[in-house]
Amino acid sequence: ESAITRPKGYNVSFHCNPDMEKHHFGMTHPMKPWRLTLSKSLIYSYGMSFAMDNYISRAATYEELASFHSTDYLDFLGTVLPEPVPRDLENQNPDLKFNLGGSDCPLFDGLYDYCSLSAGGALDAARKITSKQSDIAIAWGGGLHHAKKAEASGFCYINDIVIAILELLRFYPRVLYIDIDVHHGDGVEEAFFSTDRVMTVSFHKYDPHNFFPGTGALDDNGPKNEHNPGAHHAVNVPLNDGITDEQYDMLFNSIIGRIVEKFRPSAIVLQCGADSLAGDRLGRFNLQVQGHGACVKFCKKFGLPLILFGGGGYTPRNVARAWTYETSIAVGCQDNISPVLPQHTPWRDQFRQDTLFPTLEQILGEPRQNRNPQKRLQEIVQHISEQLRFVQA
Ligand code: V1S
Ligand code: CA
Ligand code: ZN
Repeated sequence: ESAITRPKGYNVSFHCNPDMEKHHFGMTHPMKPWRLTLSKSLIYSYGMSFAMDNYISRAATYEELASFHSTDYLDFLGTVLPEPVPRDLENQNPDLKFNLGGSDCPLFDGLYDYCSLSAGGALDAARKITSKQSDIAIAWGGGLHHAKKAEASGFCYINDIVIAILELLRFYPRVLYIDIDVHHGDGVEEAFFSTDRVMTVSFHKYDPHNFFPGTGALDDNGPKNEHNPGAHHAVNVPLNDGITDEQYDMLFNSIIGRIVEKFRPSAIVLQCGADSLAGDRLGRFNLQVQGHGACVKFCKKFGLPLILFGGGGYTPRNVARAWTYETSIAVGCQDNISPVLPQHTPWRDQFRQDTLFPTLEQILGEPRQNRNPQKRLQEIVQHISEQLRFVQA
């Protein structure tokens, strides 16, 4: 018998669309929309659909996409056709229009549908929150944080997060955006650089010359001129390889705790990019499913309207584990679900081990060296505490 019951007193909605999951970026490309299918099947195997309101998300309209993106860009995105690019020439092409068609942001069949479905799910989630039908809304197909107003970047074409936050701002005075993807949430940060109604916080691996996108230094906190209300409202937490659950938990709790106290958000949007997990194909951290999920637990405790988005995540079995555990936290059944994967889980072989919580040894063999001295982490907390003196709700 399933131990999963509907949470009392609050509603969780789950937004996905199987049509989004069938798209392919290309054989060698790390972004695999199929990871969404794997995640959803594990979530459903645990019986969690019975504890949530489940919606097939719709495609966002052109006008909805244009709430953030330029029409020039959208028109090009809507008409451009996939063109076979000779592999050896693609990185030498100096003038990709809107950064479309290179190896990071390839043109593939159904690209516009893929983008509008991701944004549609994010908007559906935002509207369930603003209509108060949901307390927590989950859209694992969203979270594409690098896309700019008129430019694709880092596997992201449409910034569904910005579009969803713009919708929240129609109803709420202040929104806190938190990004635990291993990459800097540059697109969302830039979109809200000049407003004090959105505070953006990104935790990421920072190495300006060797790690994408190369932005997000500790003292990049928004254009600092006295006429810019958004000054000091961008918080960056630059990290090095190998950070552990324990260190991340300490940082996340002290930084987010202080920010919530000072900024007093009316809603929280948490981008849960799963490439910050140990063993990710592109990531460099040593986070486990428990440490990643602890961020969701911490955010949920504030009792504010909450949206959970996906994002990066390039080792599908770990992505599925993390987003399943995080769905269980949203629903409140995390202490009742079995740490052993359900016997009837589809694609069970994909998971290698039958546990929801593999050890670092199981994931990596040898853990990645931790290059985050405690002293540096304290300096980061100190800098952010000083930055927050300039912030008022
Ligand atoms: N790291 C990394 C990486 N790997 C690739 C890549 C690899 C194989 C391919 F067939 C195509 C692309 N690109 C990158 C990064 C972009 C990372 C984007 C992360 C997205 C997110 O998780 O934050 C949110 C969904 N791009 C680069 O590092 C740029 C290059 C500079 C180096 C790699 N080459 C392939 C492109 C140019
Ligand atoms: Ca991040
Ligand atoms: Zn990422």
